[in-house]
Parts: sequence; structure tokens; C-alpha cells
Amino acid sequence: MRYITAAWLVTSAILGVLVLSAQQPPQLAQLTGEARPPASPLSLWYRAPASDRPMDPPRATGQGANQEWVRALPVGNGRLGAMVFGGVVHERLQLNEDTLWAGRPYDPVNPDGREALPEVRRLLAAGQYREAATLVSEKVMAKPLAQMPYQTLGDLALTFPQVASVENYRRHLDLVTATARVSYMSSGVAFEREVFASWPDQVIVVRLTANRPGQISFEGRLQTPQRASIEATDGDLVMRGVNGDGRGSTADGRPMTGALRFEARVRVVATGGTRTSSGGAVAVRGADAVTLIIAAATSYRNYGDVSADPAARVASALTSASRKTVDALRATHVRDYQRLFNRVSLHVGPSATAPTDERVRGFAAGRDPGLSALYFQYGRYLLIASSRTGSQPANLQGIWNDSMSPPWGSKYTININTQMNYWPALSTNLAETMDPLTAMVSDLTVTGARTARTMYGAGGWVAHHNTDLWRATAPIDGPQWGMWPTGGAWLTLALWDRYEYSGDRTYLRTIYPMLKGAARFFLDTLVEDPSRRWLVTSPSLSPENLHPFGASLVMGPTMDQQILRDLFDSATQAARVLGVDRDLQETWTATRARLAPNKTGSAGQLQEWLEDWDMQAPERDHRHVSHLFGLFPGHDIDVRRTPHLAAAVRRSLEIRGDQATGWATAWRINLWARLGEGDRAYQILAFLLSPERTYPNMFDAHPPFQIDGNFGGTSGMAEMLVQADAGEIRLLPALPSAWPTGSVTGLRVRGGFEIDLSWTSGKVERVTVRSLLGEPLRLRRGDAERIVARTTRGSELVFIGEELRPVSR
Ligand code: FUC
Repeated sequence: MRYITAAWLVTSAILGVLVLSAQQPPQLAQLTGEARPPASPLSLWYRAPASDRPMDPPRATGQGANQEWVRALPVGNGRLGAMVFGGVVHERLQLNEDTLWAGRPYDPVNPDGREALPEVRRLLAAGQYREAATLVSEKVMAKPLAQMPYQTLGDLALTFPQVASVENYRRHLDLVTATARVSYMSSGVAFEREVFASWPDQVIVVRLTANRPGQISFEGRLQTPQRASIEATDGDLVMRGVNGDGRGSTADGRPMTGALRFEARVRVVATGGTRTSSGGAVAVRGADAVTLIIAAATSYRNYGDVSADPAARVASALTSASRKTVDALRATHVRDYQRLFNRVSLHVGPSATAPTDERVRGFAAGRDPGLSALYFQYGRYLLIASSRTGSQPANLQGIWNDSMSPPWGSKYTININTQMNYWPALSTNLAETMDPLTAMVSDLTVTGARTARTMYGAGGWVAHHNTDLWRATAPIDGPQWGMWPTGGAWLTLALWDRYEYSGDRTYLRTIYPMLKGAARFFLDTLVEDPSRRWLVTSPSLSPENLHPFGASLVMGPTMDQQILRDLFDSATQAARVLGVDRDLQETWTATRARLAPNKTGSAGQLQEWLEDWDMQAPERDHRHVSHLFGLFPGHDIDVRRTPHLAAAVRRSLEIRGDQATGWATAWRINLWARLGEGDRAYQILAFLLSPERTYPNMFDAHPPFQIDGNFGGTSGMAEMLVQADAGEIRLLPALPSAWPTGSVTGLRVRGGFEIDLSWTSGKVERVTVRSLLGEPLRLRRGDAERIVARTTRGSELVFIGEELRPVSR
């Protein structure tokens, strides 16, 4: 079929903007032929490019999750990311570097806060919630009021010659090799493009090949909305710039002027043909094959130091990568990635062979259980691609962002979103991806100690509901959202979980000061509830939910007490294991005992607040289910240990409803799985995987794109298959009837066990348990605890059938 005519080009340029918002991506012409599905079933694949038109001119505010961008395929090495669009004539790689945020080192704490807090507490105790919120708004909130956004690096645009026809076009992302590929035929020549992001080599590699010599010609250029200069020299495209300015200024009047320098460099290595540079572009004509190596870096060393040399960082990565062949770069990348990815496999039924966007559109029909398994593995892929040792933690969009001012700044929202990003890390056997989170919490113990001291006159450290690259910890946005002191404490619990999974004492020693500092802050700031003398947080809130009295501010929201019970427990256990701080262990235990208890309200629900207000709250179906933290990911509540409270959680979940934003839907999956309700969890998963919550590239739709839903969904599926509580492992605790037969390998649970499990017609077939720490093993299946066995470190035990008959080996 005709690929392009001049008239169509002009028309499409005029219509381009209109077409943008339409359902299908703009195409310059029809593509012909039907490409076959990729060989690896663990692939996302499509029969059309995400877009194939010249890029928009750079602009300061990006397009966020527009129709084209959420069709593009993400690659990443934890630090560098690219969205690959796959255009035949106009290929676009939208690039990110994970330290390229707006602004500069700053401390937003408001020194007026400390004087105002006693009055805020008095107002809350007197039930004057609106007045308390006004005072917090005037005297306590951070300066500036918003934190700094994560920003795009820019785009690499490759413009290929117009072609007469394109057949059998296919692009796909192979999750087994973490590689994006584009392939098609044109005028009898088979073209291939391959893109991968290597963690060991710290570069993104683009490889262009054809099955006949001399066929590869294109012009490459960089483009960015950042303040940057761009040039082309000796086969390199080079961009040097300064990050964006943030808004507002600190309490002492310092503006948020951008202070990071950055560089991106693309090395163009052609075999055969010619290569020329001019006018900021590199042109390749008639090459046999071309390799593009992309490196990028900023001057960020840490939240207080931006003195690194980005050019030196880029030069070092490029020099060493360009000494290697593309085969060597690929082999190193695949080996590194598979070391993590291959630890877990999942099969829950047949997979449709249709392109991924069609599968998502049809999923609600439920005939494609394999799509859940693909979604599960995609979550693991995305975590590996956005969070590696030495990188920043995965932010609201992982590392993929095309904007200078993305939704919610694409920051770290730590009243659920950042924590949810790491929910699958331990259960799906990717503990190392938590290293960046540990490093961030370590930073927060320093910046958060400043906030604790200046704002509260307290010891230890505190972080409120958001943080950013600069590790800001003061309350932001407004009292309804920001005045919540428990975000940092929750983060430390994720780190403690990692110890519970691994039993690694060296690691425990590094995180113990973080736990201890978080606990210290609350020892210094908890207040007495006037009527019942419970110890509670104040001022605080139940994340983002308004209570019936015109504010969210309160004393002692349920979630805080649940987090603090877990915090004091884990700090005490950690001190015991390490044999330190005996006095503190007693203080923590005593303080824990005085925290306000979980309470059941008149509707049978778990109360979100100290008072029974749930049924009068203005948004009863609010997306946050903060007070249910105690069931998941917390430990306060469990179906077997505390059945009455679990029943109250169930009632609260019914009141809240099943469908919410992406992450909020994913949280509900995990909670219903913990309640042992597989079919309910699956029904909610089906909504998460429907086009309402999943874009064509399977990114989670909050909407707009936010990656936490992907990670929460992956975690939810793991929770449906295996759970552990209080030393007991539960097999298939929430298996949905949609997955009658299947198998999983490599899931991890607390206490140091790794589990392989297969089932047929809903019945356990075979279980293999590897004991990593030599802890006693207790296995539960349904109502019966079937196995209690000793294990030794490194031993493997096998059980058969529903009765879990031990197999001696
Ligand atoms: C919290 C949520 C929003 C959004 C934002 C990034 O504030 O309530 O839904 O996810 O974080």
C-alpha cells in the first residue's frame, strides 16, 4: 500500500493536532501485512508505531500521559530511561535521567511552625478542626509550599527517509531480555531496531540493522524543553544544560533557581556508509548497520551537593561502552537483567496471541488469564528498570516522564505511592531493587532531623506526605494533605520487612538507626487523648480524607496508631536481635501499649478516626483506605489472629467500593487477597487491567499515568498465591476461580523461604520450599495447618497434593 504522498503529508500536518486526541495514533499511511506475534510470549507487542510524525517543538510543560506517549514502550536501567515510539519515518526516544529534577538543595522547614503547634494541638483537642487547619495553613506549612518536580531530559529524534511501502510492521518489548524491538519490511528489505538500557554499562543502546548492506540512512538530533545548548561534533550529539527553576522560595528568601548541570551525549557509530555532522544533527547515509550509544548525567552528588562534573561522568560511560561490541554490551545487559528477572515465573492459564492493546481492550471479558501473568511480570520488569542499586528510587512515574511539570511533580508521595512501588520487591524476589529506597531513607534521617528539631523541637527524624530529590521533609501543599507526620515511619517499615525476608544482620545494622530515629520522633511528640488518655499523634490526618467537620486534621487517626505499633515492634525486635538499647526496648514496648486501639464503629466498619465518623464523612468511597493499613501492608490485623477486626476491614472495604484510581484499586486487590477472597480480588484485578486503568503500553492509569498501580497489581497477584503471617505460610490463600490451574516459582515470604507451587483444578499439586535461614516451617492450606517441620539453612522440602504429603529426597 502507498505509504506516503505529499498531499497526505500536508493534510496530516494540519490535522496532526486534532488526530492526537483520537483513539488511534496518527499514522502517515496504512501499514500492510500482519506481523506474527513475537517468539517470546512474555512480550508487549503492537502492529503500529506509538506515533510516526515529527516531534512537537520542545515546550516547557510537557504533554503528560498523552495518547501517543502511553503507547510507547519503556526501557530503563534504574537511572536512565527511554520511551521508544517505534515510528518508521520518525523514531522518537523520549529520555530521562533520574536526578534531573527542578531546583536546588534547599530546606523548606517553616521556623514559625514550632510556636504555632501547641495552639494547633489545643484547637484539635477542643474539636475546632477548621480553626486548626487555618492556623496550620498560615504558620506551619513548608516554604515553598510545593516540592520540586522531576523533569524530562529531552528526546532523541531519528528521521528516516520516506518509504514507498511498509509491510509486517511490529514493535515489541521482550520482558525476558528487557529489549524493545521494531521490525518491518520495506521495498523488499527487512529492517530491525533494538533498544536496551544497560545497568552494568550505564548507557542506552540503539542498534539499527537491515538484511541488505547500505540500507540505513537517517538524521539524528536531540531536542529538549530544558535550558540547553545542542551541538553535533565528530559523530556525537551533545546537549549541555541547566535544570529548571522551581517555584517559590524558602523561609529565608532563597529562590529555587535551578542549580544542576547536565549533559547528554549520543555516540553514532556506523558500519559502512558516511556520517556527517552539521546544524546540530548527525546524518548517516547508506550504512550497513548503526549503533547509537546514549549516556547522560547531572552534577547531582547528593541532596546537598551538586558539584559533580556531568561531562566527566558521561565521557567515562561512553568511552568504556564504545570500546565494546554491541554483542558484548547486549550480553552483559541480558545477563545482569536475567539474574533478577528469572527468579520468578508465573503461569495462570492460556494467553491470547493478539497484540497487547487488543488484549487490554478485551480483558474485561476474562478469556485471557495469561494477560494477568504478563501484567505481573511487567511489574517486575518495571521495578528492575526503574530502581537499581545506585539509582534514585522509583518515583510516581518510575523514571519515565516527558514533562517539565508532570502530575504531582512525579515526586515521592509517601502517604502510599512510594511504599506501594516497593510492595512487589520482596515477595517477587527483587530485594536489591530496594537499595535506592534504603539510601533515600538514610538521607531523610538527616533532613528529617532538621525538620523534627526546627518544627517540633523533637529528636529523631520526621518526613511528611512527600519528598523529592532534595529530600525535603516539611509538610507541603496544604493542611488537608501535608500535615501528616507518619510518612517517614512507614518507609522504615518497608526496610524492616526486607530484614524479615532476608535475616541479614549486616543490613539490619544499617537500618537500625533509621528505625530508632523514627521511633524517637514519636516518643517526643505523641500527646494524650484528653478523654481516654491514649497516646496519639497530633496534629495529623488520615491521608487526604476529610472527616465530617470540614477538615482532615485530627488527633490520632487510626492509620498512625497502626504504623506506630509496627514501628515500635520492629524497632524493639531489631534492638533485641542486635543486642542493643535495652532501656529503649522497654520504653518502646510501654509506649506501644498506650497507643489508641483499633475500634469498630456502628456500621461494623473499622473506624478511620478515634470517633465513629466514617458514615458521616463527605467522601465515603474515598480512594485512600489508610485505616486498612493494619491488614495490608501492616501487621495489626489478620484473618486468623484478629478475625473481628478483619471482619471490620471487610465492612470498610464494602463501604469504600471496589473501583478507584489505579493505585487505590491495586491496594484493594491486596486487601481482599489478605481477607482470603480470591474471586473478589480477581474481579478488582480485572478492572485494573481494563482500558480504564491500563494504557495500551500497560502503564497504570491513575489516570493520568502513575506507576504505583502497576506495582500494587503485581504485589496483589503474589498475595493471592502465597502469604505469610506470624511465622505461618499460607498456600493459595486467595486463588481465584479464573486461575484453576497454574504454577509459580521463586516467590519469597517472611522468615526466609522461597516457594515454588503448582496447582490443578484449584488443588495443590506440588510445593517446593527452600529454606534460606533454617527457620521452622509451618505450612497452611485452607483451614488446616498441615506441616510443621524443622529446616536447615539451604534445605529444600517438597510436598505433594492438598494434604501436603512430604516427599523424602
Ligand atoms: C496522593 C493521592 C493521589 C495521587 C497523588 C500522587 O495524593 O491521593 O491520588 O496518587 O498522591
